[in-house]
Amino acid sequence: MSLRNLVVVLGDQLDPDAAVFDDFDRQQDAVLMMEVAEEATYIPQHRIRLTLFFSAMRHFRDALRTNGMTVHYCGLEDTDNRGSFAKELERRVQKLQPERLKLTKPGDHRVEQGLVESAHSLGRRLDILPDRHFSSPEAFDSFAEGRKALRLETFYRHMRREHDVLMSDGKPEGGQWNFDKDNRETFGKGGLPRIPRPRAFPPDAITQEVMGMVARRFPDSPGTLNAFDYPVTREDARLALDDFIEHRLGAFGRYQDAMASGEPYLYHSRLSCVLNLHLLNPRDAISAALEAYRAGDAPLNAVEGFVRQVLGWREFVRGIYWREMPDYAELNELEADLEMPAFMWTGETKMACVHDAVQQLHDHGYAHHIQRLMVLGLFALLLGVRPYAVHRWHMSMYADAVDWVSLPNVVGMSQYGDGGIVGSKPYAASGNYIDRMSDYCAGCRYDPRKASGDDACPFTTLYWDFLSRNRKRLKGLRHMGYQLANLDRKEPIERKAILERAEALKEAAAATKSAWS
Ligand code: FAD
Ligand code: DLZ
Ligand code: SF4
Repeated sequence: MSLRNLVVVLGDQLDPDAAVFDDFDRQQDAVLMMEVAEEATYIPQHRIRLTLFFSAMRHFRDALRTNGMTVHYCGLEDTDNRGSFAKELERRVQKLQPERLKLTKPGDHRVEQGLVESAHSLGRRLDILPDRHFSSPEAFDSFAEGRKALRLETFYRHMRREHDVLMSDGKPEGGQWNFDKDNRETFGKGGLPRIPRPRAFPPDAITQEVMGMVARRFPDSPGTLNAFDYPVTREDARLALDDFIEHRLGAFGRYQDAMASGEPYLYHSRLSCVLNLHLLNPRDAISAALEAYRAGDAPLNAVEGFVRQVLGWREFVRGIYWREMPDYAELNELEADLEMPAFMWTGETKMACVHDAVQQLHDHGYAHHIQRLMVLGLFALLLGVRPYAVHRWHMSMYADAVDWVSLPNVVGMSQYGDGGIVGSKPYAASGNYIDRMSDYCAGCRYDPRKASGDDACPFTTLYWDFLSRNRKRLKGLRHMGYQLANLDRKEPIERKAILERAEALKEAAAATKSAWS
């Protein structure tokens, strides 16, 4: 019998409830999944990221087959694998002659364009169906219509109302939309409480096989697989969610912005990977948090904080991505032109905060939000690294990095490359911020309060240099006036010393390029 639909399932679309399966007929339709070298090499990628994608894809393939579906699967090491989506699709279409191709909207503009072109050149109809894990780009456009600026807070409130989440008689639950003031605690002098680590999922036989393949095929990739313990199936993704809800959600809000040496996860969920690969539906994550609130197992500030991230930020950056791509990727409002210095890849630096965060990336492919924004991202911003270079680095170093979420977070939120599309001003701060929110500075050779001299904190030096070199661009922005006024209060001799040290830091950083850049 000839093939009716060939359903293409990409590595981050591992959901049997996706719209592409709605009218799937086991007699007439089949699935195509492709492991291709191009996706693993178009930028260098962390071994954990590679293992995660390939292992989760293989588990999903097996689950579909167990469910009676025909899955044509291209293994990365199959001798006839042609190495790219375009070439593999061509090979399969020529062999199977499907009437039609079906695809869930991809998470990467580049991949979508490529598949549209391939289908066109193969003369096949390609139906791209909405991704049910998100509200649609059209819904975001209708929210955005007529607004001068798009702001998370407005969007988030709109989403809360629209989806009736934490609402009570049309008002926000607890009378407030926002519990930010309760959500800025640090661990202080008392030190860290005992925080249960995220549930570990030791590699099974499939994952071990993939780990061997990744080590063999991508020996020069960043990171290590020694501590690989991510969930790679839908069942395990649900267990990871349950583990977060039971053990860490309760204090998620309070310590959302805190950092601690040697502690990668704190009270964070570590759910981004399974959410991004569609092993976990964001609606289920939100429902589980709401249930914990209703049962009295988690306070409102924690649950609201989590909902804000998943229903607010995650949907917001997705909306921005599809609204602004493809031009968005190269935006560079501040004309920053350095590459990522080598120590951001290796962690070989005396800056305790950067060293710790990069070490975590190496070991786990993970850093939590505040490390991303207020340590690693902040350092790149203050130094003046080209935003797209920061995005590429990010895609290489994190297990959860995918184009739609990395670009707006990196180019927009963290580097202000988009000139205010995601956030209203740059997240610029000195080492004092890191000192306030962490224990890093106590163990560092630098002093966060000093801007010049040998022991001056590089963040603090570069913070003043950042303000100084971007003065004209920042002057009109709300909340920047206060920071610029502080710069103006500095004595000329101090300012000169700071700028000289900043130049030396920038020159030294520019002289250290990594092979991965
Ligand atoms: P939690 O702190 O437990 O938060 C819960 C969930 O909320 C996350 O799993 C995530 O799905 C969602 N979320 C939280 N903040 C954001 C946000 N700003 N944008 C989108 N979703 C959010 N997240 C990615 O999934 N992939 C990326 O490539 C990525 N790049 C980032 C780059 C920078 C510079 C910054 C500042 C943030 C980035 N984020 C990215 C967002 C966020 O930092 C991570 O989702 C989060 O740290 C993942 O850890 P977690 O699952 O423990 O999150
Ligand atoms: C990240 C990744 C990798 C490493 N490999 C594959 C692959 O072999 N096949 C695949 O379908 N997807 C892979 N991905 C994810 C893609 O790069 C890309 O992010 C998604 O396909 C976009 O929806
Ligand atoms: Fe980081 Fe500066 Fe603190 Fe050292 S002193 S840990 S470099 S912020």
